Amino acid sequence: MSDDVALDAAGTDALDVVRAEPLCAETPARLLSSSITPAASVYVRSNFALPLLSATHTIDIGGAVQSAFAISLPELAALPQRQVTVTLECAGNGRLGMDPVPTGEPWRFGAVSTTNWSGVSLCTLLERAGLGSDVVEVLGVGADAGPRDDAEGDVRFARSLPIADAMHPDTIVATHMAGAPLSVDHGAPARLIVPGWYGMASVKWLVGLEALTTPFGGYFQRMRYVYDVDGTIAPVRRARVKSMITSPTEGRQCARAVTVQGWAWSGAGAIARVELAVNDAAIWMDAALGTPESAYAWTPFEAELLLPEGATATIWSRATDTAGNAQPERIAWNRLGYGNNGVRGVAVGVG
Ligand SMILES: Nc1nc2c(c(=O)[nH]1)N[C@H]1C(S)=C(S)[C@@H](COP(=O)(O)O)O[C@H]1N2
Ligand SMILES: [Mo]
Repeated sequence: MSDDVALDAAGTDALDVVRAEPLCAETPARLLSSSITPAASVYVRSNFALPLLSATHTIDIGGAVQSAFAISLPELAALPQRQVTVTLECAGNGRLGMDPVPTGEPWRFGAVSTTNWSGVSLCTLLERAGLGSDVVEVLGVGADAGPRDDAEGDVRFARSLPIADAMHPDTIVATHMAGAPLSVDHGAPARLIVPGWYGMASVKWLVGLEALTTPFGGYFQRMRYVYDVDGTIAPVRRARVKSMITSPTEGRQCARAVTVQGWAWSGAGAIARVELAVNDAAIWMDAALGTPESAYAWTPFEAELLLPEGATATIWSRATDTAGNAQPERIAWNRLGYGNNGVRGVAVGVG
């Protein structure tokens, strides 16, 4: 594929569809090199049929609060606006790279995008409601629900956040993406955006916010978005440190002297280091880091490599964040296939 495909791709080329109904679709590999993902190509992950909410939609804020209230879209628009540029990644991104491939949506490596979201800080709404001193979590409730094989009746999409994350000013109730009102696929008319967390925390089609005094135990908190390693369960939360080579792309024919570029990100902090290696990965060398679009957006890296002689070569990248987390060679296999941040190689032709 040529390198100069228009970056404003629209229509059928804009996304690689993994499942049509409900839509689950990746950012195409050729568009992953863009620091801000073109809006039409921001990956989409929906668990159920799309709920269509009206312009008179309101969000209920209640639970363990002093004064519960409902807020309309015009009222949200009248509050101070906050915008965040965020790299959002689905926890299932890279599932196809696991061996054996776990059940779940067969994501390759494009269930990650970077874009700008704007709306109202969640803490603004929670402060207005007045949280009880015993509140430990805030639940975001979506309008979507449906049957699941391993649950009785319809299950609704709902996810809780620890209070500290809910009160962070950059956790927002977003009404806009890339400067335009949210599309239905991305959660219109309002959704949560939780920077640093895997995508499941960013509840779309928000209908309610509930202050909880005990941890939430709903289906999408306890039955999904958990690392199940031989029956030992841990919640999926912040995005694991990861890197992705965007140039050269897989299968590309390269000269021996090649410029390697890509992105690294982590939900635990900034990127401290990206290293590259070739073939058997016996020697790792540091790539130069650029400046990310925001503290929550992926960090660019670049290095010049001299590939060894031979018909093909595999180029590897490995990121380390400022909290000291580094990508493992391979993750502990988990039943639902989340958090695959194992070091990945890009195979190219040489000469
Ligand atoms: N209500 C609701 N919110 C949701 C989901 C969903 O199915 N229903 N999917 C979650 C998951 S798993 C991800 S990765 C992100 C994807 O957001 P996007 O489709 O805007 O990229 O939304 C999250 N919020
Ligand atoms: Mo996801």
